[in-house]
Amino acid sequence: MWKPILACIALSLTLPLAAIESILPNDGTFETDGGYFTNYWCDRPNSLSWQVVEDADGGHCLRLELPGGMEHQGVSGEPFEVQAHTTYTCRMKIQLDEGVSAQAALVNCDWKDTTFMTLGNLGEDGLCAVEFTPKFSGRYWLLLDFANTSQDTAGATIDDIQLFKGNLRMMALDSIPEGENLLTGNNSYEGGDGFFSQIWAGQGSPLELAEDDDAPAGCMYATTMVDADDCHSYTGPRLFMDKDRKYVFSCWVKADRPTTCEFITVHTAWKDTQMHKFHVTTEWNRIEIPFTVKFSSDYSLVLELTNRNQPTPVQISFDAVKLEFGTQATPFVQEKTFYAGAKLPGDNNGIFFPKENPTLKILAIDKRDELPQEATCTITVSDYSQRVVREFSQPAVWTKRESASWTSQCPWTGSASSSTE
Ligand SMILES: [Ca+2]
Ligand SMILES: [Ca+2]
Repeated sequence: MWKPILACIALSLTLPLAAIESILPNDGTFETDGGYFTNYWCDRPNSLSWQVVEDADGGHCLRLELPGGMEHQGVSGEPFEVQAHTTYTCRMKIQLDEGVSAQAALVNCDWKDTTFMTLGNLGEDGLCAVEFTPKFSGRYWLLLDFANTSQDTAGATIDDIQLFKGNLRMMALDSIPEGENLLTGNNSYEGGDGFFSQIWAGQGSPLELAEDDDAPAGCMYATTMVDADDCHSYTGPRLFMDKDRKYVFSCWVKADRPTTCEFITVHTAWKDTQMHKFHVTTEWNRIEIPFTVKFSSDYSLVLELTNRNQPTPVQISFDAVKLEFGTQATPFVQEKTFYAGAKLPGDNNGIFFPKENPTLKILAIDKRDELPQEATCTITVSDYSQRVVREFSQPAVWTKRESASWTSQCPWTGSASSSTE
């Protein structure tokens, strides 16, 4: 039995710690001096006490004592220089007793830019991380703010604090060679949703998947019918982009009559929005848009399929989206992946009511060199409380195009949702 792989091609985020240069002015490991966080939060006395203590491994860490019922008190450290509109990441090991929560903030020295970020769970590397983008260039400091909702004195332990320019995504992107697709996900829409599948700013309706012998990259592509005088806009996950690099976006597009659309790069704090118009013809055409951005920061990429000032609807389709470093696009390469996806069209996000008669469409595309010997499609029906009420399987049949699809009329009553395996 195979599992659906809805095209998650994650960037590798495992990096040696040596690649990270901390800009904290004191020792974030607490091994050589008193370490960072040796001042009162906001330079005023508070009820916290802290000291550098020995940890279980014979090293040193910072241990804080927090009285019961305490709110918004903490510790801060020495100022350091940062640059405006640049991403910084703060990482640390942090252990909090029951009832204790912690936030980190990067604050400029005249308190005109303060953003508190909750320190969440530890990642696989035993560190939790928060990101900051300062509004100004100049001196900032890092502070930790605690609350203890329990009745009793509780503690927090901190070690290995790092503050570095950029983020892990940026560092991972740095190692990607030219020609490689920077977009994650199913960029060829084979058997499931891919990049640009989220509706941007509420404009539009969900993308449909279509299948055609003449599609330029695989047999599946994304398509939508844009009404008269309307616009459908789609985006994907936010992406770190670097102002010092050149990028080129490319994709296949066509429409049922010639039209003009836009590829838009949007800085997530709206400080840099660039629109790139492109023409769409009635034939599949590969468009290529070179661009740069103004900030090293997170951006959204938006594909805006427009039909403004037009009296009739237009069907617009696209496929094989690619973003790469450089000024000239290189050909899209289909990932050698197996894709499976299910579509349960309906008005209520996959929840159905007694008089509805849902149709489930399942698609699977195999781009690997060897077809699976055996494959089974399993449909699970759950009620509104996520209890499985019915499960049934049928064998998968591959056609010569290396794709398989089923359309199943759902033989049940009551509300239902589905999944495939
Ligand atoms: Ca230590
Ligand atoms: Ca495709």
